[in-house]
Amino acid sequence: MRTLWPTTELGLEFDHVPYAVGDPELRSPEFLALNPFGMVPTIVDDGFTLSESLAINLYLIKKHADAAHELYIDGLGEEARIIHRTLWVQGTIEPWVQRDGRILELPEPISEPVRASLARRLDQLQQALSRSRWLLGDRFTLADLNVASVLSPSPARALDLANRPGVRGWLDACYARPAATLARQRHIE
Ligand SMILES: N[C@@H](CCC(=O)N[C@@H](CS)C(=O)NCC(=O)O)C(=O)O
Repeated sequence: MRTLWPTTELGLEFDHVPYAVGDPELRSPEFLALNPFGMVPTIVDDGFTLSESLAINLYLIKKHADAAHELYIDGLGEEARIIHRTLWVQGTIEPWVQRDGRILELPEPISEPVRASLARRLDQLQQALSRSRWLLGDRFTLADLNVASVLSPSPARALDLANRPGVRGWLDACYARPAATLARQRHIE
């Protein structure tokens, strides 16, 4: 979903090869030659291979979003802020939301600090979104897409967003984008 979303925003033509988690194909020599970690998403673009969804998204937007495109990255400063938000969400939130089911199973002494740490990050997001409509200001950017894709609706169900209406409303607005809806349909197919 994380990578289908920007490809859909950009209107790119691509072949999508879906793999289920645990698919033995992900451990085949052919796949490991593309991604030694045996994980999706992995893209092959004109012979250029890349994994890690949020890095793929930056690559795709930089390559295809020209100045007329809404997702165009407007200069070095904006790119740095996008990378900042991307590293922030990858480093602080992703390790836990991806495994929200498992957090619930963690023994209490571990699960409580994890919950507290996640709550702090969500509060930081709430603060940022109380200052502006989107993460970097008044325009939807790749910073929103990358952070929202980590907080995708399914894992976010386990997060407490009721007390953080700014995050809730922003996440809903991100996923209400036509490209996100289309990408979700493709993801489910
Ligand atoms: N940080 C990676 C996470 C990728 C990831 O966790 N992929 C899972 C599917 S959502 C996977 O390929 N699992 C297969 C496996 O671990 O064997 C990214 O954002 O691309």
